[in-house]
Formats: sequence, C-alpha cells, structure tokens
Amino acid sequence: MRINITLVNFSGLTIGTEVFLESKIFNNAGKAQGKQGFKILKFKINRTVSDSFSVPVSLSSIGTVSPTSSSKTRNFLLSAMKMGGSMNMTGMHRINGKTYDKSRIDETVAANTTEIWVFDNSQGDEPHPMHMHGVHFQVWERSGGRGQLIPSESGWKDTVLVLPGEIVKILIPFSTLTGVFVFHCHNLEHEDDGMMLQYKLT
Ligand SMILES: [Cu+2]
Repeated sequence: MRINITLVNFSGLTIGTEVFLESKIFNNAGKAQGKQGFKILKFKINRTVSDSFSVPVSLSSIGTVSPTSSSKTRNFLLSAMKMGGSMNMTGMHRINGKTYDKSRIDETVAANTTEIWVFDNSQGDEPHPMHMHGVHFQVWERSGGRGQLIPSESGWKDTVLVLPGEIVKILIPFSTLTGVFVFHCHNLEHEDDGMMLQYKLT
C-alpha cells in the first residue's frame, strides 16, 4: 500500500475560522456519477500552537522507466454496451469486449519484463480509473481528452484515470513475482458489473 501525505498550512487563520476539504465539481468526465461538488471534512481553528516543522528540501527520487525497455504492447478497449431492448442490465462495462471470469486467464505475461499497456477510452462516454494489482506502473502518455499527463501522475502508480475520449499508455516493469492478478476499473459500479480481467505472471 502506498500512502499519500498531504501538508496543510493553517497558519495565519484566525481562531473560529472553518476550513473545508472539498471534492470539487468533476468536469469533462462525460456521464460520470458523483460529478457534483461536496464537502468532505471540516477543520475548525480553535487554538494557537507553534511547531518548528519545515518541509524537506527534497523528497524521494524516482527513476523513470524507458518505453524502449518494453518488450510487448497490449491494447485494452474500454467499452460500455448500449442499453437496448434486453432487460439484462449486467455486463454493460467491458474490457476488450469481456467481463470478469475467474476461471479465465486473459493475458499471460512473462515475469521480470517491461510492457506497455494501452487503455483506450476513445469511444467511451464514461471515466474509467484503471487499477492494476500486483505491480506499480508509470503513466507514460495520454492522447485525446486532456491530451497530456498531469503532475500527480508522475511517480509510481497503481491506478490511472482514463476520461472519455482518452487513450492512456502506461509502462509496467513486472517484477519476478508470479501468480494470477486482476486489473479493473475502480469505479465501484463498473467493477461490480464485471469490468475486470485477469493476467498471469509466469
Ligand atoms: Cu469504469
């Protein structure tokens, strides 16, 4: 598990001030649920304290994975089935036309190799935060949609947001670890709907 540390500077705020952590309105995300802004957490300034803490000049340094080290590229089309006359409402969200089957291995990957995986949401109208188990990866390239990487996408990741219209490429240096792992959309409704496949590291 990775932990994100956030520093909040409350100095200069007068006693009685209320500060909120907010989820901002989620723009350019197509048919996303939960796009509205809302308050998550309230901080109330109720006393004066002092602290000698200072932010370190440098944090960790992270090496960059080179795309030239990749031995294979795999493409994953993110798609949603259109609502038709069928009353079957499950399996609407798919990866390469498939929904999750625990008895099926969808991709077989050689351990200790580096690969490029491409998540293609160019035809989609919903955001898909794509999440991988068993590895950490680096986000390499985004075309369509926002058309660029954002600062928080540098470093090691286990999830990357792919908005409607976007194609995102990630670089994955697989370790010597072997076994069966899943990768899936982390939107709860989508993963519960089967938007998850399995890969086997051998
Ligand atoms: Cu999704």
